[in-house]
Amino acid sequence: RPVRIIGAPTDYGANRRGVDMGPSAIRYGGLADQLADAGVTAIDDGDVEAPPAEVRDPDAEAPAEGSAKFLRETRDVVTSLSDRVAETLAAEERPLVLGGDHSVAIGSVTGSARDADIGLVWFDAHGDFNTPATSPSGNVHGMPLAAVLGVGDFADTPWANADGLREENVAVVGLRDVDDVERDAINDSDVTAFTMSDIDERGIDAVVDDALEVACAAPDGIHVSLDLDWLDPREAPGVGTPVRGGVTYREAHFALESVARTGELRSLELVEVNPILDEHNETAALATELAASGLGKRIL
Ligand code: DIR
Ligand code: MN
Ligand code: MN
Ligand code: MN
Repeated sequence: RPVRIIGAPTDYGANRRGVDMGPSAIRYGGLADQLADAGVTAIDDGDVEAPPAEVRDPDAEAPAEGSAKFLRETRDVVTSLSDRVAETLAAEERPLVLGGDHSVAIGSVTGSARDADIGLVWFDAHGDFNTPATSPSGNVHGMPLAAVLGVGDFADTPWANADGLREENVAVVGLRDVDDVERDAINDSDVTAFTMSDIDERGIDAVVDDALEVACAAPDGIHVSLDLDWLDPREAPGVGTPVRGGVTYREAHFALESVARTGELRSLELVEVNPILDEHNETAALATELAASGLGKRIL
């Protein structure tokens, strides 16, 4: 399947500017070359439209109650992204979405789960399981997993709910920064969650195997959402919310190679790259390498 690259240059959901430059940084970081090296045919579809936060209409009404910043702007972007992802899959191509902050996952996942029952693997330091009512920050990048699963207030937010996704088919890997109310919500859900300490104890291979088993139990393939803050900030300094104690360069590659080995990868996204906070664009370059591993790059 050829890969179709779709950029979603948003920072509405983040607390720092700069993550809207992620798609450019990842392209500049060598995405086309990495995919060509991996033997992947890729078509770049450009970016979905995402006006800078400064040009929003302050008088327009927000679509939902509660404290979620830029929820209306997020809705507009993820709605068009969702359509692009669904059209890409309908054309027998594989979407590779470039964020933008993690709120773009609402579009990727709802698009990928349209008329299909999919699994989801969420590689992240954070749970992204807040809702407008529970979020301590109001930043939608801390909410997208709750949004696509229709948790809490998101139950009444049709544009955010993913039709073909069940909690039983969702695995989160790498947690090390979870808010109090968010912790209860994760524990009360049927999502399978692995912390960094699970990886310390059992090793990356056992944990990723379990996560893939959960996701691959869905019949129509899996979406993989890779927040670059999953990696240790020493490897990935260019992210908005770095948290010490993440996975290493090799662990990340191994995980993405394991994804490729399942043969079940339906759609992939790379989010939260912030070139403003980076060192020589190394986080974007790392993202391109991990994409190549996930899309089946072979060493031998
Ligand atoms: C925090 C941070 N839990 C929040 N979340 C982040 O704002 O909801 N997610 N950084 O990636
Ligand atoms: Mn995230
Ligand atoms: Mn994160
Ligand atoms: Mn659902």
